[in-house]
Amino acid sequence: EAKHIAIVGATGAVGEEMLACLDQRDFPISELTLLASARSAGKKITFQGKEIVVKELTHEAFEGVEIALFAAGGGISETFAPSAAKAGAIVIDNSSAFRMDDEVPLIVPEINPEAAKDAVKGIIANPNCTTIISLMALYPLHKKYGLKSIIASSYQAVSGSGAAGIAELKQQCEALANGGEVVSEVYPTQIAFNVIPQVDVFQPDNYTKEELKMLNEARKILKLPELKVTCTCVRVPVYRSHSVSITAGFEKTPNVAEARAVYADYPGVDAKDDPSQNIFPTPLDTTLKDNCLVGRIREDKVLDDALALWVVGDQVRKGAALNAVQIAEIL
Ligand code: 11C
Repeated sequence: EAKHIAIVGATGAVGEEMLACLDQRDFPISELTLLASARSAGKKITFQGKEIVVKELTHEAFEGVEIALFAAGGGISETFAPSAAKAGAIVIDNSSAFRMDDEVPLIVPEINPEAAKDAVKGIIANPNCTTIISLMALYPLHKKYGLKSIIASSYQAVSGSGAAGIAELKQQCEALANGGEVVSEVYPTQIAFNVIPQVDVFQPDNYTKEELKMLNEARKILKLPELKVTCTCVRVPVYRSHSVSITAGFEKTPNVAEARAVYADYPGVDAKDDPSQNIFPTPLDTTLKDNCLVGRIREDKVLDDALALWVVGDQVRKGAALNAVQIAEIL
């Protein structure tokens, strides 16, 4: 049955990608309401041949909306998601605002779609992008071997910071090529020709918020409250697609050939792994693609019963917009 869909943050990077995913997947839509800040209201967006005028986000804007996709940041979600739910919509929220709320399911459709029925507040949360991409690689292995621990380092693209992150990398590359002045506003230091070991803000334990999202969200999604996770999140001068290097420890002894083969049976993730031919996935391989790619699968040399691997995924797509649209499909 076709639904009345609203997108909050329709003019942002994730909002635009949500529109592309709805279109490409032929999501049945009876009406589409596009909402944004007063600054973007009035802008026209063409969707499936029809011009739609973006409206200003207000508490009253959700009348008749059945599914509201929020992609405008945590503050906007905290303020407006309850109004959308009150108006009768199911909210699918891309921000971190409600993810750890016990009454809000946190869903990766390939992993825990059944949690959607527990949306007692009318809100479902979309997990953090690095967490989604990591779990797309780890879930098939967890089913086979029982996941015990994750040691991860991420290589996160600048589009994770939205359009401003892309603009900053571009400005800096051009300035450095042409002898201009490098401007750093989005990141604490120059990102062009550099890497920055800080994503999101530092917490009292010296981890960043992004790193703790991996820990807390992975535990909730996999229903493994004792899962051990340590993570270093790093921003790299890549436009799009996050990469994560992971050592995963298991209950049972894993096998490399078996682990590679396991991805053939799972949707949304493929193995791309043949060291004899120098074959492994890179961020460019998943850019604008739906599936995550896993490579470099090998026995870990430090931990017993552990595999080291490398996963890449388009974080604007599977890490955000696509995952949200897939949740809407479950509904
Ligand atoms: C980044 N992962 O790359 C962030 C963006 O918790 O949804 C998304 C933050 C989140 O900067």
